[in-house]
Amino acid sequence: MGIINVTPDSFHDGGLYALPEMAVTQGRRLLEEGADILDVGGESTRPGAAPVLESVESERVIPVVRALAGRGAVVSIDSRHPSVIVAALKAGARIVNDITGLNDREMRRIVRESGAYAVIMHMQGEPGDMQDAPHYDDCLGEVHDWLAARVALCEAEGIARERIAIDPGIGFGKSLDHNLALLKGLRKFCEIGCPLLLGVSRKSFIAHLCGGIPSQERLPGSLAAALWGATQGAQILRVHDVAETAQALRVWQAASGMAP
Ligand code: YH5
Repeated sequence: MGIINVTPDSFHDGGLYALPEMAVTQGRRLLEEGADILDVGGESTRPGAAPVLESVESERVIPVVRALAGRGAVVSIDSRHPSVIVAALKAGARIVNDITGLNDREMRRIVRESGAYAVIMHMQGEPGDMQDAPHYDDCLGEVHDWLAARVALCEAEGIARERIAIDPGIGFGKSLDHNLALLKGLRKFCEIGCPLLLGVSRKSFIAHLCGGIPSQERLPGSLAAALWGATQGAQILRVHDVAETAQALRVWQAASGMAP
């Protein structure tokens, strides 16, 4: 899954892809590099990022979704807002990537009625305050049980389990130790029986392990974390650097005898 940020304040792209045309160009490149899914988002979830109006978010992402879906790409829409999700599905998106884990009943109804696929991600707190003082007694167990319960709720409301991927939400209301506990115990999430998505690309935990390096210098750590995730059962890797990740996966798969 290749990341397309359609945000002027995007931490990594530095606003380079703010314009929808540039985001579409970026998306086409990620497809050529081997992405199977393009994750399009128009709101920064960084702590302290300014909230955007839903109408502004839609203006940013909908033309990008329409153009990329129109070229046959499988597009996921990264948004917390039902109005943006509905517009994106109309424009051809097929996956709802809601970082609030389909917390909103309205969001679950939209997924059920549209027949879209959904990613359920775990987050403690809200983007604005989630990193202030994350606390768990047993991070791995609590995140696992929360995801299992949320999948069960969705199923009870008529969303087929086959349409759901789960995601422990690395960096979303988690300290370094919490993130590491989730990565170390990643295999446990496979018990839930849904495809596992992992988003580690260029995240802060890499800096916390490596002397505070800025996001542009986190590719090696991102590749290591992505390969670790793949060995532990993650089927979908959400990444900025598609070509590099595809190369790393190809070599690892060939060496380990795993089918490509
Ligand atoms: C995710 O894990 N993450 S947006 C801060 C960084 C680097 C990267 C400071 N949306 C996920 O990518 N959706 C985001 O360095 C996501 N899973 C799913 N499903 C945050 C992000 C990032 C934040």
